[in-house]
Amino acid sequence: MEKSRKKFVDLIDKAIVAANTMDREELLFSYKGILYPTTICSPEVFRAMESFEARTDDVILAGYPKSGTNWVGQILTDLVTISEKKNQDEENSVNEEELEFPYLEIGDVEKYERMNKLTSRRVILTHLLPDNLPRSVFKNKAKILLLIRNPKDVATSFYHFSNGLSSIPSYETWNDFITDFMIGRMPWGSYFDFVSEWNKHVDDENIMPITYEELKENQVLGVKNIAAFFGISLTEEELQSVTERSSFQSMKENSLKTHGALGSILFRKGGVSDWKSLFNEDQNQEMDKAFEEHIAGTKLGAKLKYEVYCKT
Ligand code: PPS
Repeated sequence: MEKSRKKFVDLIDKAIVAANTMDREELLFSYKGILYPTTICSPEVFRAMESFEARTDDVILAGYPKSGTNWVGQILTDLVTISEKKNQDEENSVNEEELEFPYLEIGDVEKYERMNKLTSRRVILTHLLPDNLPRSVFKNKAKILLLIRNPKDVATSFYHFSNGLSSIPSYETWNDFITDFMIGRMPWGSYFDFVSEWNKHVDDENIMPITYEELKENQVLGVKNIAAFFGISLTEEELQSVTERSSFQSMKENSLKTHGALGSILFRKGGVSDWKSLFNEDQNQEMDKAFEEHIAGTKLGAKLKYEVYCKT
């Protein structure tokens, strides 16, 4: 296993072991009004993160949990590796010591000092709201790929994940879960807040929104657009290999190596519309209403194509 992946897998394994000895109420803590998992986040790390210096050439991916961040993270890492190999010379070596844990807000307090020493370009993932990101991300005009997924599939994925991973609270019933989801009592907060807060930045020139569903419908085109946004040129052959390596099948097959025990929980179905197996009529109506109230009138709301992906 690569050194960087080993650190990632070790951190997850430790979090799982620690969570096994904790009570359900201890699994989440609140910071600035939002819940986070105690075993992988902490107020100290959030405070240390404020000093993080973003760079203009950072490659940032922001997405609410369960929106496909690991998938797009794989695409971005691959694109950056290809581009850096092409530009490699004596002074500009490939970033061997990549981030030990790719999510900005997960790690230890010294993480941000280590990140300062990494050569460019750094691939950084986050589930945070824009206002909770370090100010330097916006000040230094780092490019942000904003990944969104339809709320019904996000909730479905989150429910199965909550019952598979000991680090976050599990639920006896889907009914209990969806009640909490609708009021935003989730790790990283409310889906609706995430989309509406990020919508305020949707016209920034450094931000490109993309949906899970559009990537699923045409992954080659999605990879092409992502590469263009970050100024990375690709040959036809490179485009094909990035697409193949990031297919659900190949990521799932590789997941023991890349994600350890988390792999079999994370790479679940990788599709669209699995929500139909869980939502009842009342829940459909409740979600339709919440979408209408919070998101439907926004640019990101339109991009989600709710009528196509969330109606029976
Ligand atoms: S996490 O834990 O919040 O970081 O999860 P995240 O990676 O954001 O989302 C997990 C869902 O993404 C699916 N996934 C993929 N879909 C398509 N193609 C690829 N390659 C891929 N990789 C991961 C994963 O299966 C989760 O969705 P569900 O619906 O649960 O299967």
